[in-house]
Amino acid sequence: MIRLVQLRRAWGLANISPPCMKMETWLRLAEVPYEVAPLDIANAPKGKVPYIIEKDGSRMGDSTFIIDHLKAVTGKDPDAHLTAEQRAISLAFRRMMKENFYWVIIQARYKDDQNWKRYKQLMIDLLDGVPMEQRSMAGDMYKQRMEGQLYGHGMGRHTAKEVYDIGIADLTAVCDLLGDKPFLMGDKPTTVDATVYAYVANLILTPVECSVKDFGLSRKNLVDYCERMRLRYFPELEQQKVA
Ligand SMILES: N[C@@H](CCC(=O)N[C@@H](CS)C(=O)NCC(=O)O)C(=O)O
Repeated sequence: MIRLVQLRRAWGLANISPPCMKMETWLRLAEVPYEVAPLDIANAPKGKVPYIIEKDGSRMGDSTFIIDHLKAVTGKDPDAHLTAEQRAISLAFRRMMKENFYWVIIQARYKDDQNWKRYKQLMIDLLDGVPMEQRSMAGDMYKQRMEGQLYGHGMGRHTAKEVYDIGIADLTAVCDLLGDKPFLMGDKPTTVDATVYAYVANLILTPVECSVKDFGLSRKNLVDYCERMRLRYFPELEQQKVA
């Protein structure tokens, strides 16, 4: 069985890391058996989580590469029935979440002082490997690093309002694609659902406050979709009440 290395559950979500939550959602969606291994970021192949450890001990990082690899080695492909056009749309939406919306989440968590206070407390609680007296400093150092990445990406050069307007545009596209379908590509959940659910829930179903969250919570099809995904893949977690 493969072993999944990821951050922990928090705020009632499968994971506070969108790529980790995407990975675990996908494993459940594709019905690939796995177990969660203890967090060991020092041995992460790309210095990031999630990563997997295979039966022979080999490690693979990056959720997108892992999904492609597992599709190939297990033959389980939830996207097998999609048309070429649906695949193109699916890829574009996955990239939008990973490469664009992710930075909106980073902006909201790290650059807003009120949100940072809440998020820092969560990090302090989760840093079990670090002595208590060093956790606050570790949190501040991580914040600095994430702000550096945000600036390097380019999103960090915009005002907060500009970033949040970008996030609202992304969520509008998701809501419009979803319409009244149960899942983004129709009746059956596919890989793009694992991605979109993980990234969207990691903003709208958390105690972090911003206009993107307000917008997301105002769109019934998006809120219902997140709940549909939770019930299907993480029924052990409680429904989020973050109106
Ligand atoms: N493209 C990667 C992104 C992974 C990623 O950004 N993980 C973050 C947690 S959300 C991380 O491990 N950050 C550690 C660091 O940057 O030091 C994937 O999809 O797996």
